[in-house]
Amino acid sequence: MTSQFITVEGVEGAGKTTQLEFIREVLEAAGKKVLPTREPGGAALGEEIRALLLQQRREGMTAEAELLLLFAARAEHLHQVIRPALASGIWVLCDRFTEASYAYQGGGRGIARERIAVLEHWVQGELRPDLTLLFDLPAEQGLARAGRRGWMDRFEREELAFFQRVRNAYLEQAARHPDRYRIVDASRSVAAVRAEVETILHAFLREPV
Ligand code: Z5A
Repeated sequence: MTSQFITVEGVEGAGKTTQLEFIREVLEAAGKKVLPTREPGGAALGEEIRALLLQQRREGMTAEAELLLLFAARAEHLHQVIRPALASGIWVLCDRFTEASYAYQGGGRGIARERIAVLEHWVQGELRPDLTLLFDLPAEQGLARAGRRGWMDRFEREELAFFQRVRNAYLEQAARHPDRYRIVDASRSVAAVRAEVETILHAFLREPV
């Protein structure tokens, strides 16, 4: 099997980060070399853009500026990290990718999906994730989990309705791409979510989508 590009997505507090290390372990146990990375970020300039995007003091940023910064960071990430890794046989495991732009900037902020698609084609060409794990749960539950951390970035200060739109947009994206999306019920315990993730990964390793 050639190297694969796997992304994890979900609303705030869905448990992606909690499961990421486990996903890596499963893939490595199957003999794959794995590069974990994240968006926004993953490359030096991308991490600087991430800091700009998450700062609370950037409250007035327009949705368009936010989207363009995300794709600027993504262009760097693809060029510096993702494409070279895939070309050298390394599997890339990315905490959020373009699906998050459709969900947050599309669903959350109301930017038309056609505009996002233009940037997606420009920046990525034909490259899409081979597998996307969507950790799905009601936005209220995700926010309650994330709220226990005690600090909030610029996105986390949005109201509940924003995260409900984000969740719906993710589910719409999953319906558009059932071939590569796998929806995980993230409302359950860490152990139950982990068991489902393991089943999905073993099926993927046997027969990539
Ligand atoms: N963003 C965007 O708008 N557009 C884009 O294109 C991209 C990103 C790429 C990056 O934030 C922000 O950028 C993100 C969207 C935006 N903002 N938001 N919101 P990030 O990557 O730093 O943050 P995040 O992705 O939202 O991470 P998160 O809040 O840490 O969520 P998570 O990784 O899914 O959850 P977690 O850290 O694994 O778990 C959260 C808490 O819940 C933690 O205390 C866990 O111990 C607990 N937890 C986890 N799983 C469970 C279960 N199953 N039961 C109970 N408790 C659990």
